[in-house]
Amino acid sequence: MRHALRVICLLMFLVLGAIAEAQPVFYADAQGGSDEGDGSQARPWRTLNHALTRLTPGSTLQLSGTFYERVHCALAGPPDQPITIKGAADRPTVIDGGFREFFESPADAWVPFPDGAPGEFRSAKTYRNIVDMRKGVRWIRPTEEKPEGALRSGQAFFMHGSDHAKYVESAYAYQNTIVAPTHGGRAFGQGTLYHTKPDTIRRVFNNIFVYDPATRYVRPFYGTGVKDADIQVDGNLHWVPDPEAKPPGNLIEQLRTHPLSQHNIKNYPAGFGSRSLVGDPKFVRYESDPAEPWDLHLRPRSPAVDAGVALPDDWPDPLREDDGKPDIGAIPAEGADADR
Ligand SMILES: [Ca+2]
Repeated sequence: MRHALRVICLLMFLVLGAIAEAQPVFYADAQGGSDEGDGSQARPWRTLNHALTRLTPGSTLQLSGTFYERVHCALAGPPDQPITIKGAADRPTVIDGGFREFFESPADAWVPFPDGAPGEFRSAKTYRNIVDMRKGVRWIRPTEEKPEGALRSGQAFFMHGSDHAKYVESAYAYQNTIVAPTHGGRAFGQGTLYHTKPDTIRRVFNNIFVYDPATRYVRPFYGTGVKDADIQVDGNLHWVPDPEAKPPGNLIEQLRTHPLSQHNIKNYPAGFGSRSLVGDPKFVRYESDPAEPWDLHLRPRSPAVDAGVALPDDWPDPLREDDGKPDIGAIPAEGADADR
């Protein structure tokens, strides 16, 4: 009798094993694969983003190698048919959303800053950025109290400082999405406009500024003392996600009539507010909690679609829209792949 029970148990395990085997297993190999392949072990795919479009409930994707991709994942399987993505057992698997050239060929990815100090570099290419400053992003030099230094947020965007960063060079900030905590109400541009050096310029166009956490919209250029700098600012979208924060009806008017706009009216006749927007950019998914996933693609009916200023051709842009109707922010509505 006991023997018979064992046989039955064994049969059950065999049946369960057969069901598990029937679930499809796919493979992606970042270095040796090809998206022309079929995802089999013999002909693995190359990119994770491609593989994700092929997975169905119950399937498993096994990854191998280093994937330099910004991954867009919107998959779901029911509880009894989960989608599994796992690394290969025999070699490390890495998903790196950064730019591979900085890792693989840093000597080419960085170039000396013209007329800069020794050891001062800038990137060889121009990139769109998603800047998330809700956690600390700016490293503060060590002090006696904090010998390890410190990470802080707030006004960390691009430039601000009272020592080495004072009087910063010309700066172009366009087509970025910046999620920033607001400190002291100095939200606009997060320090982009401070410390202008004579004969340098600042251009701030087609960025999405998300002020979070914040309870209100701040005055444009609040905290910016400069009134006679060569600055142009337009086509930006400003949003406070807090539903209690109602945008002031005259915010665009404040931009247009600001002394900085008036000072630059000769070179920017449209005025700063002509293509600026205030309100919800309608991301596919936005969460205030940094631990929650988000999807900063624009929904098709986002007010940011086609709303940006057509920028000069000689401003490098890896995602330039050739129809002259740039979407505001780092990720256009069409083209789910933000990968340059
Ligand atoms: Ca567009």
